[in-house]
Amino acid sequence: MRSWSAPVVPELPDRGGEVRLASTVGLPPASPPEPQEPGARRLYVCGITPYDATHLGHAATYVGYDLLVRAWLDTGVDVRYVQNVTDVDDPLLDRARETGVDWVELAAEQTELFRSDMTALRVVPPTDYVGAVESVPLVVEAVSRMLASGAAYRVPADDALDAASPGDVYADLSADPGFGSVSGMSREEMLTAFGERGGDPERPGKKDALDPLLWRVARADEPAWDGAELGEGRPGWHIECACIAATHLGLPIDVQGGGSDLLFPHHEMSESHLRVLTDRPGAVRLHAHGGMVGYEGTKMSKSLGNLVLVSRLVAAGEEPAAVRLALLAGHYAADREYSDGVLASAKERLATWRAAVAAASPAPAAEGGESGVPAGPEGLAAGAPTERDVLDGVRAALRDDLDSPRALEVVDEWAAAVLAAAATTGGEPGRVPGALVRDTVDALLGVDLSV
Ligand code: 5CA
Ligand code: ZN
Repeated sequence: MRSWSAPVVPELPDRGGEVRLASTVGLPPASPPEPQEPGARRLYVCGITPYDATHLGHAATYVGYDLLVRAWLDTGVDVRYVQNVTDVDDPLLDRARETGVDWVELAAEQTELFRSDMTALRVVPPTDYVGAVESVPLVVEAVSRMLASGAAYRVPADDALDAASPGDVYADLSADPGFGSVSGMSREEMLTAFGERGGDPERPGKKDALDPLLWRVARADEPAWDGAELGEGRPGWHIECACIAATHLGLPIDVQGGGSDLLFPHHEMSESHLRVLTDRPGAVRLHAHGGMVGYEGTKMSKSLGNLVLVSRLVAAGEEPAAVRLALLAGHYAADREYSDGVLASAKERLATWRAAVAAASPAPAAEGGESGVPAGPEGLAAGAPTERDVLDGVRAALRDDLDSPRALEVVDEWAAAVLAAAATTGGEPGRVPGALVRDTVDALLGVDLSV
């Protein structure tokens, strides 16, 4: 499926260092182990289910991983990045039914809205952007193999459209001794989370309440595709991401991402499917999860309807760069609350940074110097951060578990020093060209200060 257009990422001097990420699986912060392909990194981030896109929780997740992509690019490696679109699943079909729209149209329109929001937020697009619908043949092949090897079984579906249907297919978790290693949850916790997040612990006929759906045979008023020996039907959710990742990214995945609401069951089940299908442990080298963004006291979610949409903020005249800065003010892995105040602070910060870049730029008539040529740090107080300090400081903050709040502080300090210097020279430029700071903020933080 079509991705979105890529922002220009300026080249920076030298190279950034390896990024250490705190794994959600309880390991200390670490660089992902040496990549499978030297010089390349593989990232899979779970994409949207296309309805109610793009709220600030989604945006925070994709902007968070965008920091990783940009930090990796800054080290000089190739980044292979795959993201999916769950363009057929129960919540999407339910929403289409409730609102009387065609589910295909709803998915297409919301995916397009997501693309334009990601473009506005200057998120580097994935190398492969892949839908569930276009991946049905991959899922059919994988589920058929799991059935053949005894890692999956059929459960009769009394309400199947075709009375002769072979039934739905479920994964047999007992075939995977590694199950549970991702979340580390107790069975009790798993059962609760499974029931809350798209699972069906009560479904009669399953061998284990936690066994997840792999293939759902056709029902009345539900879309279905040719499943060969599986019968007409549609893919389960976790196997969708497992197949897309294995095929489009290749294994092992260096980093598997998504919001923390996906830790269980989604990432636990997806990795289990990958283990069973490839017969090897370690399909995912590092799980990192984004924190949940809340609004008015609760997690922002489609089902609760407490949504702040990127497109609505932009339509109301807010600049996407300010929205992005608002998201970067929190650490990607921390649960956080969005409020109008967070956006107001981000707007102020953006204006300050822009004023500092403008003040720092050499005057057009600077002695014989061409515009953009360093003119020396005259006017800055002793000990004030240089532009190179900003580059080094932002790099260091991002290397350390993508610490964007600290990265913003580094730029804040520089901006404050430049503006103070400009004030003491009566508004004259501090004669420190802002180009390196502008490029640093653009390349590593994705915020364009030039407009
Ligand atoms: N299609 C699946 C993943 S395969 C899905 O979870 N879709 S989603 O549209 O519900 O969410 C898209 C991404 O945004 C996921 O990575 C999810 O973890 C993240 N997300 C959803 N709500 C929030 C929130 N309130 N705060 C932060 N991230 C969120
Ligand atoms: Zn997923």
